[in-house]
Amino acid sequence: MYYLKKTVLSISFLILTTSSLPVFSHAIMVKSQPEENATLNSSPKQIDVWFNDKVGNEYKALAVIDNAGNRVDNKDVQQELLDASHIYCTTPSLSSGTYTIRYRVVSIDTHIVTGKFKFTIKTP
Ligand SMILES: [Cu+2]
Repeated sequence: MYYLKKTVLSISFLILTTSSLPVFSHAIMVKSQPEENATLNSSPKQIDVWFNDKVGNEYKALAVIDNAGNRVDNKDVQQELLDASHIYCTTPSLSSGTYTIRYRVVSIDTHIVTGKFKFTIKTP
């Protein structure tokens, strides 16, 4: 009886621990270029965002918004062919000021992930 109890306990422990492991992962941003809250001396040419896992090619979006709320990137978001965790877009030459980068991707677990962060270009 004691052994049976022990076995049942270990089995339920196994079920509990394995079921809490995510089968599909939910993407989170892990790196960007420019970095979050970075102050740059000049305009970036490209905005790069990396996630902890590959993301879907559909629904991806990346935008750069200026202080007045205008979208200023080249609207050319792409996903890197050999690294599906990386999306990027290009920007024209931006003047000094603070900009917001907004991103949206779909995770492998089908969840939509959105986020935003800022960077600043110094006054020369
Ligand atoms: Cu998720």
